[in-house]
Amino acid sequence: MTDQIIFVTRNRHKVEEAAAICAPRGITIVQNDCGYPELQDDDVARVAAYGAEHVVNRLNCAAIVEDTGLYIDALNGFPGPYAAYVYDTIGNAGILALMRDIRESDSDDRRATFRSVVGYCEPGMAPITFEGAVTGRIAYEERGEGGFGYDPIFEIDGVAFALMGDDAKNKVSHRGRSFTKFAEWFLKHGEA
Ligand code: ITT
Repeated sequence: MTDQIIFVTRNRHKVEEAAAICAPRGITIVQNDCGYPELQDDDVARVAAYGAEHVVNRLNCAAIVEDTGLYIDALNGFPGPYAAYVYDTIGNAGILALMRDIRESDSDDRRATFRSVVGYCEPGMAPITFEGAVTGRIAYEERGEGGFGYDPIFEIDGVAFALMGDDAKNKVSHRGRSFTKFAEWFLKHGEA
């Protein structure tokens, strides 16, 4: 069986990671880069739900969006849902500069969590969300050429996402988890 779903995103890395989760389950991801307004909200789940509803009204067919937030403990959760804006403005170097004096000592000072929420919607239906999260640490320097965005500074057990390759990253990542939940639900939904 092959099912198809439209993924509205301008980020091709997200599409590649989502496809690696969905393709083995018989789900084809089709990228649409028409964009959507991003709600300014503290909760990425509300951003994803709002975005999914918006694109379905526009495209008049089932579609998904995915929103990611990065929550750094020592910065009281900054940049959170504003991760894209912060990446585009101060970038990884700016985050490392903000964290310069924060050392791992007796506490989990450099701890950070990625949250990914997939928002699914279809005509006549309220949006549904699927969430995945992973907690790691902000490294002291950028490492690795792979991945995208914050991958060179986000590490798990001392290994940056940018050094892992897509398969290893997907096994532990926020997006790997949110898309696995989505794919399992979507297959059952298709049978109903
Ligand atoms: P769309 O909104 O078009 O899907 P985007 O890249 O703007 O693409 P987000 O708003 O969800 O997506 O992303 C927030 C920021 O976090 C953005 O700068 C991304 O590059 C970054 N980001 C998202 N997922 C990431 C991941 O798995 N690893 C590292 N950085 C990530």
